[in-house]
Order: sequence, then structure tokens, then C-alpha cells
Amino acid sequence: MDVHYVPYPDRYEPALPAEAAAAAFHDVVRRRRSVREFSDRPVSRATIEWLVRAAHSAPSGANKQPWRFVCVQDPAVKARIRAGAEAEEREFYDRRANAEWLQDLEPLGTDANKAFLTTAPWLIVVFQLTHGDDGGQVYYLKESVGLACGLLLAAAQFAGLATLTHTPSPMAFLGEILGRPKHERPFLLIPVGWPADGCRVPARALERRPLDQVMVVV
Ligand code: IYR
Repeated sequence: MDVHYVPYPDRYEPALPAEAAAAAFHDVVRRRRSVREFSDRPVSRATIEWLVRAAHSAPSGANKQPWRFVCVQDPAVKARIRAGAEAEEREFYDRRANAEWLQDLEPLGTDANKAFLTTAPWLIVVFQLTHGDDGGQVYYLKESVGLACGLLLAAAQFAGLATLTHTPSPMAFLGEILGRPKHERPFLLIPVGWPADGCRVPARALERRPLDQVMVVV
């Protein structure tokens, strides 16, 4: 064996057999919903750190870890982000989106008003690094950062917390407000918190296409 390899340390072994463990995980993640009505109930910084650790455990091209998670709790910064996002969203709903896109969004009832950006206790702004902090190359950037975000959402769900994957577009204003360097490009904005009392979610989003339409076994 190659000298760069070590015996697999600390491998996770579930108490349940694999099939039952996979079903139990599915039972957690299948109940995740994109939440747009957040409570202002606080979430501890330590909790957010665990979520970021989970995201940061993701695999990445050549283990370059090409991500930054900017976790915003400062109300003034959240307000600036909300103003920036709502400006882009007004442009989107009034001009940029075509008819099919607007029709697809109709069941979600979304509009340019993004109150959750100031209500949610945390906004995790995920940046993709187009180069390493040392200037070096990165690989499979979108795949890597996407995997990290998926783990972050799953970790929040596992903790009982609500998330939204918000993508105001274009997102350049996030780098400006947060004072990020040029090699960090905004990827996804994830509000994290507790659902508001009486929080509602889109009825349509509860539906999943049957497994045989999305899974092919050969
Ligand atoms: N970014 C806009 C529009 C939007 C687009 C898609 I695709 C969605 O799934 C939901 C919303 C907004 O956040 O309102």
C-alpha cells in the first residue's frame, strides 16, 4: 500500500443494519422543507459551528476545501443583505424572469419581499473559492461546494433546524457587503433558524416523483 495511506480510522458503524440505518436517515431528511417564515428565536453560535463543521467535512477535488462559510448574525449586516437581495429580486420578478419561470414559481407564491433575511437568526453565506487562499488551483468547484451545502442542510435538519436555499441572482452584492476578497464567489445563501409559529410551506413541494421515475437500475 502507498505510504500516503493509513488504516481507515474511526469508521462510523451504525447500531442498525445498513438497510434500516438508511431508512432511518431518509425518515429524517424526507421531512425537510424549504422554510420562508422564520422565528426570531436564537440559535447558538456553537450550533452553527457544528453545522459548518459538517459541511466542511465534505469531499472536495484534491481535498482543496474550496469554500468559505460566512455566518451572519449582526442585524445591521442582515438588513443590508436583505436590501441587496430585494433589489435583485425586484429586478428578477419585474424583468429578468421569463413567463415559464414565473409560472413555475407561482405555486411557491414567492415575490421580491425577503423578510426571512432579517428574521432568521443566522444567514450562512456560502462562497466558492475560485483559487485557494494560497493562489493554487482548485478542482470540481461546483461539485465540491454543492456537496458541502447538501451536508449543511442535512445537518441542520438532523438538529431540527429549518433552512432555505436562497439564490438571489446575481449575488455579487454579497461579496461587497461582506467585504470578501475577489477569489470568493457567492454560491448560496442559507438562512438557518426555527420555523415561525404557524409556519406554512408550499403544498406542492411535499410531493416527490415516484422512485422508479428518478432511479434506474441496470
Ligand atoms: N430567487 C427568487 C426566485 C426563485 C427561483 C427559484 I428556481 C425558486 O425555486 C424559488 C425562487 C426568489 O428567491 O424569490
